[in-house]
Amino acid sequence: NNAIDKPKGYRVSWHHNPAVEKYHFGQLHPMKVWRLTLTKSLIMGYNMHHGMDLYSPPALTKEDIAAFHKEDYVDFLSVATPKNIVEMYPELAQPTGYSSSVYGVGDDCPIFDGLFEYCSYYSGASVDAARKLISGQSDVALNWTGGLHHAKKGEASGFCYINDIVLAILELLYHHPRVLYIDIDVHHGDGVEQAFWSTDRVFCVSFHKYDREVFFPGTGPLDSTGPMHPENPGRNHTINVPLNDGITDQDYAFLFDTVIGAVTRTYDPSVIVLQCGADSLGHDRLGCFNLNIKGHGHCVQFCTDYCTKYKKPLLVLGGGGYTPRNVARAWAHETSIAIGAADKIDSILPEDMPHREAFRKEGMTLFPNLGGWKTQNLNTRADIERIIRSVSEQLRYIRG
Ligand code: V1S
Ligand code: CA
Ligand code: ZN
Repeated sequence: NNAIDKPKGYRVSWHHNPAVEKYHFGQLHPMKVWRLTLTKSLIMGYNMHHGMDLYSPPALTKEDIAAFHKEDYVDFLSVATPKNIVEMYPELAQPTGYSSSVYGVGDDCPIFDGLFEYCSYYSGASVDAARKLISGQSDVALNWTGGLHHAKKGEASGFCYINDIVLAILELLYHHPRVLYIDIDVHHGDGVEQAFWSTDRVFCVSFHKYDREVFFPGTGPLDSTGPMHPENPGRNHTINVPLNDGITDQDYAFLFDTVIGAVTRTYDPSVIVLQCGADSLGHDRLGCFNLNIKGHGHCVQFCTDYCTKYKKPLLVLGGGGYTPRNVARAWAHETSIAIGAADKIDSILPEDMPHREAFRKEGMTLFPNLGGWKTQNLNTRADIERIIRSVSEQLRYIRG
């Protein structure tokens, strides 16, 4: 609300191909593509689309995707269907559900009808957004359909098949010397971290729940900061912020501001990419934090303020989020922050929007109380201080 004023000519772009909305991971799968339709309804219900340039970007081709991914993996994704997959790979048909031995395919990453098109659409939107930032046609570019941070070069993982974030960052690297990647999804951004592990041109910061044994993907401890070899340029260019269950808005904002404040001062990025996974909200079906919509949005406000102040472009992406109505609330609120209208929009959900009933559970407000569920805050003062001490020691090794 005390956001810094937007300069004259400030432009926000929204990259969304509606074709992405029609795919299904399956009845029991927690990834509901429908959350994207709900998000769009809320953004348009509030008339926020009038404050942005709208783009419906084309699907990526196999060649575009091969800028990061292995060719045999891209070929596999482009031909696999629910019908032919077991014929091609009989080992996938197991009584316990299918194993992940083939390109990461399994219960987490099922082969569904139109899978490759789905991937090409959400990735196309991220690459298009990156290009609009490079050409200066946009200052802040949004793609709520992207942010799929677990996909690896030759393997699907954690509901992610094609890593649109890596593809967008590769595009940004043609024009930008230093990219800061920030990941506020409740899960560790392992795919992006791995892709840029050995370079100092991308600085990766992920905030996540960390428990090596029980919480997916089990990576991202505090001492994982880049390659160990002293000559490797990627050394110290990764920050992991491992958290316990129940973190609150206040603690999260303090950590975010301290860590990102210090990284921006030391690394001086020329562009920021922010992955806004909404599974870090309270009441998420897979998550375990206590963040409210405004607590989550604080991170977007921090980045838009920083990028506006220093005239740097910002790419904002979606990610996880498994309670669809709260995903839509968060991303609609964050859209209002990007266009500089957060303090102008009504907290009562628009009367005449499609799917309004989907929000009834918490009441017709954009800001229900999502804090204090499941568990109390298990992050102690000492935990938070240890993280901050470690980060500031690490940053002493960076540049000037
Ligand atoms: N947590 C969790 C979870 N739940 C599922 C799941 C549940 C039902 C299904 F029908 C299918 C899958 N999988 C997981 C996690 C993966 C979480 C991915 C998060 C993705 C993101 O938000 O960061 C970005 C979009 N997978 C696991 O925990 C692995 C298993 C170990 C347990 C679950 N089974 C189904 C697979 C193996
Ligand atoms: Ca994260
Ligand atoms: Zn997640």
